[in-house]
Amino acid sequence: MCNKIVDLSVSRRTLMKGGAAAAAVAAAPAIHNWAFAEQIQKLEKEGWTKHPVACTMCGAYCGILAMRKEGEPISEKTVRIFPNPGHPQRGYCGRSAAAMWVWNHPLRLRKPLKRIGEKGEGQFKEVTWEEALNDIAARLKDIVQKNGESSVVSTSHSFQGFAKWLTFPLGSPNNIGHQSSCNAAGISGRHLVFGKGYDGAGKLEPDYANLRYILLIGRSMGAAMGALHTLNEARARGAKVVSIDPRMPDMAYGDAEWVPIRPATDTALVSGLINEMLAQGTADLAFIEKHTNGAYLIKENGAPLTQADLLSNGSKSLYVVTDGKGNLAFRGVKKDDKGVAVGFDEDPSFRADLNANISVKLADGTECPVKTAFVLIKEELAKFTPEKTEEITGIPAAKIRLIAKEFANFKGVIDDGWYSAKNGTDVQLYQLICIANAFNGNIDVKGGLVVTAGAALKIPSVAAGKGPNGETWKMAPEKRIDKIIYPDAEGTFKVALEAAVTGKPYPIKAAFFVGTTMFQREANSQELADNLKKLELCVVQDVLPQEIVDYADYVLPATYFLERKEMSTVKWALNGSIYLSDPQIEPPKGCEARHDVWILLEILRRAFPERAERVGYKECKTAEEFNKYFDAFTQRGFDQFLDNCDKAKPGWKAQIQEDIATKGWSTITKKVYGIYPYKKPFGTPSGKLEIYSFKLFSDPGFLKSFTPFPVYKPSPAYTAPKPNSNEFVLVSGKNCNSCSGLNMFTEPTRYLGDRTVWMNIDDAARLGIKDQEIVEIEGLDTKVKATAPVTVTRKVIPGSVFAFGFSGGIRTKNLINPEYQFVKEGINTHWYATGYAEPMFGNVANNSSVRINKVRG
Ligand SMILES: Nc1nc2c(c(=O)[nH]1)N[C@H]1C(S)=C(S)[C@@H](COP(=O)(O)OP(=O)(O)OC[C@H]3O[C@@H](n4cnc5c(=O)[nH]c(N)nc54)[C@H](O)[C@@H]3O)O[C@H]1N2
Ligand SMILES: Nc1nc2c(c(=O)[nH]1)N[C@H]1C(S)=C(S)[C@@H](COP(=O)(O)OP(=O)(O)OC[C@H]3O[C@@H](n4cnc5c(=O)[nH]c(N)nc54)[C@H](O)[C@@H]3O)O[C@H]1N2
Ligand code: SF4
Ligand SMILES: [Mo]
Repeated sequence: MCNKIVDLSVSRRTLMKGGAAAAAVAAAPAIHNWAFAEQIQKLEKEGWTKHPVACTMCGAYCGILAMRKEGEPISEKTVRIFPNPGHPQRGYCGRSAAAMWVWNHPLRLRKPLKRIGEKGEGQFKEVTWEEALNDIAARLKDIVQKNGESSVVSTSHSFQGFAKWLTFPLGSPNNIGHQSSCNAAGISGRHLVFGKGYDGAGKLEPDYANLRYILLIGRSMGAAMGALHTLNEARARGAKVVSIDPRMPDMAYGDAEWVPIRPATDTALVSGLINEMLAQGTADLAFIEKHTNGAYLIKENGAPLTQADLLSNGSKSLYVVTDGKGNLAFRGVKKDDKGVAVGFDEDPSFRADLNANISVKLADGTECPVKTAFVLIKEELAKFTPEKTEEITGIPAAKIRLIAKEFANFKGVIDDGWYSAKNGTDVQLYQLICIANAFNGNIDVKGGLVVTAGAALKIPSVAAGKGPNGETWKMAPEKRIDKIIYPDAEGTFKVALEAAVTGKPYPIKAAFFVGTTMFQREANSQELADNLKKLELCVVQDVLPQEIVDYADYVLPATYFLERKEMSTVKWALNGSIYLSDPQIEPPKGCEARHDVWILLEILRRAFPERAERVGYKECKTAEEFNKYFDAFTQRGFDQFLDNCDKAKPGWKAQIQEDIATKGWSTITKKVYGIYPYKKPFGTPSGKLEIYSFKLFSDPGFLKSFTPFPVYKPSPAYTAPKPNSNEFVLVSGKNCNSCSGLNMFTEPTRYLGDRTVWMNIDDAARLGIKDQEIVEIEGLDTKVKATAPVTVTRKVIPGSVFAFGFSGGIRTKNLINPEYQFVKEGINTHWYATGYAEPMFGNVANNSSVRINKVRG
C-alpha cells in the first residue's frame, strides 16, 4: 500500500509557497532530507518499496521509513532504514539505523523459556507456547484466588501500553508505568504550574522550530531525535542553544554552548536567573500580573486569600488582588455545566498591584497582613545573587548575568525537560523551569513554551473497568499500589516490588514485565534483584535477553515495532498529526515471537476466559487471527476519526486517507498561538499559570515536604561527596547512537557504545589516573564495588563523573553468546543509586555518589 510515500515535489512546492524567506528558512534542514531522498529514489527505481514506521528503538516514536526490496525474503540486506523526510517528528539516529540488527539477532528470544535453575541464575529450557501459557495461567489463577486481583502487577516502557491488556481486564488496578525513572518529575512540575490536562508528556513543548534561544537544562537532545531535527530548523536560522549539564552533550561539538554545572544545583541556577532578570528589569511584569497568580494576595500562613476569607458567604475559589489604591477585586475561573473551566471570572480592566504588601479585614473582623505571591517570590529569590549562585552551581557569576540577559533579550525558552529522574529534587526544578518561562512572558507564543495542538485520534482500547467495545466491569477495590505511598505518582513501580517483600500496603505476588529492561531502568540494582526473587510469578516479555530475564519464571518472545502495525498520534510535534506504522515485516524463520497483547490475552483467557471476553477476546490461534481481532480496533478508531473530520470539513477524509497512503502521516490540526492562558484557562485552581502553587494546599502531605514556590535544596538522594577528594557525583544520560534496551546488544553498539566512566582531566591528574586506566568504583551509599575504564576528558565538570545509561554493566547470565560479552563491560549506574523517591510524587533519583579507587600503582 505504501509504494509512494514521499512526494518530494510536493514538499518543495509547499516550501516555495511561503516565498523566498520561507525557502531560506527551510533550506538547511532540507539538505539532510535531500541526501536521503536521493538514496530513497534510487532504491525505488531498483524496485524497493517504502513502508512508514514509528520507531521505538527508544521511547520516542519518531517517523522513519523501512525500504524493502520487493520479491526477496526479508533480511538485513533487503530492508533498509531511512528517515521519513517530511515527517513532523522526523527520526533517524544510530539506534533506528540499527533496527534490523535486532530482527535476526543471534541472541533474539525465539521460543518461550522456562526457568530451571534458581532465580537470578538464568538457567532455562525451551518450552512450547502451550506449555508456557497454560502453566502461567494456572499459576496466575491460583494467585488471584488466594490473594485477589490486585496482587498482580504489570509494567512496560511505553510501547502503546500493551501491559494493561492483562491487568485491567483481570480487574487489577496495578498497571504501573516506568515514569518514576523517566519523566514523572517533569509531569508533576508542569502540573503544579499549568495544572491538569497541561502536564502530560508532549503537551507543552518548546516551539523548537521557531525559537530564538533555548536553555537545555539536563536535556541532551542527542537522545530524542525527532525534537532535535525540529530544533535544527531554528539552529539553521541562527538560534542560540545553551546546554546546562555536568557533561558536555554532543550538540556542543556543533553550535551549542556548553555551560557545565554541578549536579543537583539547577534549582539554584534558575532561581539566580529569575532574580537577575528582576535585577536587570527584564522580567515580563505585565505578563506576570495578567496571566499568572503573581498578583494574588497570600496570607501569613502561606495560603491564598479568598473571597470566603473576606465575606461570610464568599467563594473559596475566587482569589483576591488589589490595585494598590485600597481597592480589592476577585479573580477566578468560569466553569461550564460539567465543571470545566472555560474562561476567566474577572474584570479585565482591573490592574493589579504586583508589589502589594497590605493588611485586609477578614469576615470575622480581624486584620490580616497579606502580600502578593510575587513579593514572596522576590523575597525568596533575593538570596540568589549571581555570586551566591556561582558558589552553589560552579557557574561564574558573569556567565549567569549573561545567560539571564540573553534569555530575556532573545525572548528565549527553557526546555521543560524529558528524562527528569535525577536528584530527588526534580519536581521543584521542573516547576521552577516553567515559572522562569513565565517570567520571560513567552508562554504559548511563537518560539516560546507552547501548548501543542494534538490530534484527537482515539483507538479503542482497554482502561480500568472499561473495554474497547463499551464493556464495563468491576475492578478490585484496592487503589493502585504506588498511589497509596505516593498519592501524586505518575508511576512508581518500585512500590510494587517492595510490597512483594513486605506485603505492605498489600501483598504483590505476580509481575509481568512487558518490554522494559528493569536493570537499566530502575535505581538500586541490588534491591531490585532481591525484590524480584520474592515474586511468586515473574513473567518477562522481551525481544532480547535483558538482565531481568534471569529473574523470570518464564521468558516469552515478543515481536517488536518492525513486526506489527499500529496507528497513533505523532507524539512530540507542534501541530497535531496522526501516523500509520506498517512495516510489513515478519519475525525471522524459527522465531516464534508473538504480539505482546496476544500473549497477555492468551494467559488471561486460559486463567479466566470470561475476563478475556471483557475485551471481546476469544481464542486466536494464529498471528493472522489475532491481527484481525486487534487491527479491527485501529480500523474502527480511524474510521470514526475520518468521519468526524469529514463532518467538520467535507472532503477532508479523502485527503487524510491519501496522506496516510502516500506518506504514512497526516497533519490534522495546526498550532494556533496565543490561546493559553490568554483566552482559555490552564488546569490550575486559579486557571492562571501558577508561579506560586495553589494545588499544594489541597493536601497537607504536600506542605510537609514542599513549598508553593520552589526552594533550592541539596540532593537528599545520595551522600554528598567530599570536595577535592576521590569522591564524585555519578551522573548519567544518553546519546544518539547506542543507549537503549533494544540497541545495546547490537553490532554497531559494540563499536560505538561508550562503556567507560568519564572523569575530568584535573581530577584525574590529582588522583594520578590515566586515560583508559581501569579503576574501582564504589558506591558511597550502596557500597557496591565494580571496575571500569576511565576516559580522562574535559567533557565532564570536576567533581562529577559520567557514564551513559543502557551501555554497560549488563550482567545477564548464561544467555550471552561469547561474542556479546562486551555488554558486561563498564558499569550500570543503577548499582550506585539509592532508589530515593521524592515524597508525594514518587519520582526516583538515578544520580548517585561514588568513590573512585585506583586498582593499580
Ligand atoms: N539514546 C536514547 N535516546 C532516547 C531514549 C533512549 O532510551 N535512549 N529514550 C527516549 C526517552 S524515554 C527519553 S526520556 C528521552 C530523554 O531525552 P533527554 O532528556 O534529552 O536525554 P538524556 O540524554 O537522558 O539527558 C539527560 C541529561 O541530563 C544530564 N544530567 C544528569 N544529572 C544532571 C543534573 O543534576 N543537572 C543537569 N543540569 N543535568 C544533569 C545528563 O548528563 C544528560 O546529558 O530520550 C528519548 N531518546
Ligand atoms: N542510568 C540511566 N538510567 C536510566 C536513564 C538514563 O539516562 N540513565 N533513562 C531513564 C529513562 S528516561 C527511561 S524511559 C527508562 C527506560 O528504561 P526501559 O523501560 O528499560 O527502556 P527501553 O530501553 O525502552 O527498554 C525496552 C525493553 O523492551 C524490549 N522491547 C523493545 N520493543 C519491545 C516490544 O515491542 N515488545 C516487548 N515485549 N519488548 C520490547 C527491549 O529489548 C528492552 O529490553 O530508563 C531510565 N533509566
Ligand atoms: S530518537 Fe532514534 S531511536 Fe528514538 S524513536 Fe527517534 S529515531 Fe528511533
Ligand atoms: Mo524516558
